Amino acid sequence: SVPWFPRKMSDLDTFSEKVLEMGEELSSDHPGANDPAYRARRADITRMAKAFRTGDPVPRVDYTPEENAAWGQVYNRLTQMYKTHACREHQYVFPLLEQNCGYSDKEIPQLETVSRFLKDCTGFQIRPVMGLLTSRDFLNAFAFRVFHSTQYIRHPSKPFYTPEPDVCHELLGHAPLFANPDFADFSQEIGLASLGASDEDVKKLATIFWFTAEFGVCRQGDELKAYGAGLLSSFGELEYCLSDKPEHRPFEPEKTAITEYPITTFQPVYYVADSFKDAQEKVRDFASRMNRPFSVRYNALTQSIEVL
Ligand code: H2B
Ligand code: FE
Repeated sequence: SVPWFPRKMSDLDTFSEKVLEMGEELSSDHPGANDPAYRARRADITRMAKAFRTGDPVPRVDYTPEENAAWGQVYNRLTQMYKTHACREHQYVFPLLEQNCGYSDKEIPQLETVSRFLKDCTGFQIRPVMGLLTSRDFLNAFAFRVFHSTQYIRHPSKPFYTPEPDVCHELLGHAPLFANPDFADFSQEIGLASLGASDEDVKKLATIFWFTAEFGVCRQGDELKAYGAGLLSSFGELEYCLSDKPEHRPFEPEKTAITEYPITTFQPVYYVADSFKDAQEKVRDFASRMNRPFSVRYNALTQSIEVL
């Protein structure tokens, strides 16, 4: 039988209840685990995400001076490296985020502002989320051009480390690329492929997502550049991923989809895409060979999925 999948935008509301740990509970090795004020702050922010429903503006969070300072440190350190290490699409969009969304080292931009900007660029929008979603839910949302984003920030005692996605990872790593039409198409392609897919195929698509949107490297001219959000939000791995220490292999969905990867250390292997368009075509081709007894299409006018 076919696993349930969202058919209309408002079906995504059901995801807000079913988040995998991390949202409110912090594991014992989390830098904020023994800081009651940090935990209370996280609970406030995740409570708002939990209450979010389709059509609502993303609730405003008034970040504290300490939170903004942590953001500023991350921002300054990473933006210095983008000129040499980030792909040209990220470099193109970044100044637009500074001009239109208040990106700066002074304060954390509001998700609502960024969501409106993305909507103008590519139709992508941001929904706040309490923490990690299952791969299936997280990927399914991309079929609707919806990106689930956390809204809290890492613990200020360790501005250059976070064991989980936070607002720095989302806004510096992911958001810029969703403003690019080809990357938006690529992401939606993975999302559409994941709707009603078997657990085995969702796992493969999640692995493809990992090696592209999270840790993807691309060839631009005769250079390698980073486009994955996990790279663009970690200055250590951003340097390392383009060096000759790791292995670089061409992006091939069939092989990429079954590659094992570590989640707590730098990646030993990166897959190199020729372009977002090329990656999208390859994913579409891969998806067409997946074992699913129907195909799907997104109707942007009704914001719903048509099953064919
Ligand atoms: N959930 C959230 N909220 N953010 C993510 O970046 C994320 C997720 N990544 N769930 C997913 C899992 C990803 O690593 C893949 C698709 O499993
Ligand atoms: Fe991410």
